[in-house]
Amino acid sequence: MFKKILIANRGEIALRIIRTCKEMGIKTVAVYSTADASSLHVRFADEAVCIGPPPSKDSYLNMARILAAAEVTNADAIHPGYGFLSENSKFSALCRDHGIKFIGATPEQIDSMGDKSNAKDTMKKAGVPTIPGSDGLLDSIADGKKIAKKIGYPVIIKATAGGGGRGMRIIWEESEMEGAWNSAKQEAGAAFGNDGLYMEKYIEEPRHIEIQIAGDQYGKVCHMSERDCSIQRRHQKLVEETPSPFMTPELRDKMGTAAKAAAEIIKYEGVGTVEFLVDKHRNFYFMEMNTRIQVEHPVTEEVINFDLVKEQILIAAGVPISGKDYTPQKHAIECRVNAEDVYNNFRPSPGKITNLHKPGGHGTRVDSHIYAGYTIPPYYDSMIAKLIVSAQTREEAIVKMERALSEFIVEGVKTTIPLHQQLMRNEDFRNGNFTTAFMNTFEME
Ligand code: MV4
Repeated sequence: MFKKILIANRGEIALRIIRTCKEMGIKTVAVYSTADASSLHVRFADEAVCIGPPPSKDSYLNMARILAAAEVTNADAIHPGYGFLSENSKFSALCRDHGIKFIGATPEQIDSMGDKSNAKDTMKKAGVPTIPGSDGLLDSIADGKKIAKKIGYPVIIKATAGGGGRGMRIIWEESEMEGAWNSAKQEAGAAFGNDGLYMEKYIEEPRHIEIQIAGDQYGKVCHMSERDCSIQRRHQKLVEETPSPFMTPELRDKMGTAAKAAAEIIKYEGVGTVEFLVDKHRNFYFMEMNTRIQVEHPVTEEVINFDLVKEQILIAAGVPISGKDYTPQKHAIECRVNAEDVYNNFRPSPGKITNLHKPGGHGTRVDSHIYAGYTIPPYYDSMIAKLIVSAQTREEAIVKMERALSEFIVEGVKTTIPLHQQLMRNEDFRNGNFTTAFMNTFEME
């Protein structure tokens, strides 16, 4: 087992990883920017190394400084958390070259899923359902028009280097093709340095349902059921839950089997997520695979009674998994609490937390790095806490979430707590009647 793990991240996920390391008897090294000197991950790690000034590119994205910190502290592994370097194949390769275990995917696995058109091809070969569309990249506007005519409008063009919605355009009729093509190509080139585009049939008002998987170094894989992440705004998830209110045992079995086939074909090692779009007829299609621990992993942990970060560390250390699949034994919901002004177009609201009360009680979990007197820096993500509740049924979980939200007091900055309170009271949400389009029409009272 590893003796010392360096955590190449900040905020709640850095703290989350430190907690599991402590329980496993593994020493920890925090790295931090000067903006995070008074952060809890720095306080609670065994050692801490300052790696630079506030901008991410000079600190949490600076590979040389992070590797130097690992070398001087004698860390034998690096946990990248989510975001930052967690899906950077170059960093994964650099760790390998330096004899430091990267607790995440290999460079080959990251690259095979990073190019979306290529990933889709691989999934087709594995027998995972994919959305009808172009065979690989489009080579011209005329090519796009020809394929769209064949599969039928509406269609969507996507950047092969994309993800998270950038470089994507929906096209309802042929006259829109040229404009959409030109703007998507330009946006993708500027954002990713790769302007390759591919085309799919546009699925209207789908659900976003993802399957948690794990694979060990010996080729064994298992799935840990789904998370429903349909409640999103501008590709930012707000609420996640498991089980999905749209799920059936048959669909779970089919999606679980497909997700395992996806993991197997790339010989996936570690914990990962296979994202699917699910249409109203319960047809499901591969969308993307994430080769990292995800923000919303705690809902899965709560319903299968499992520590996914511990699982990541065990797998990286070469411990075999049992290989059995898991089904939810409870219902769990997560609300992401962001320091944002929901009445002002979700404008970030950094600053000092003057007073704080975090909720507690049975079935209530708060994953957060904030404390009374903490100053939220303006340089990073605005998420300040994840409130996770679990109960026997979805109805009870919603009641518990309302109770927990009512106890959550954050003064000094604006937060998304009022949004979550209104969401929990929304009739369509309560009935499980929602798709990824839900937030387009949701209005604050
Ligand atoms: C789609 C789609 C409909 N049809 N693809 C958005 C993020 C990117 N990873 C893929 N996305 C979508 N791809 C086809 N063929 C609709 C979306 C989409 C979406 C997907 C999941 C969650 C929220 C979303 C919001 C808008 C669009």
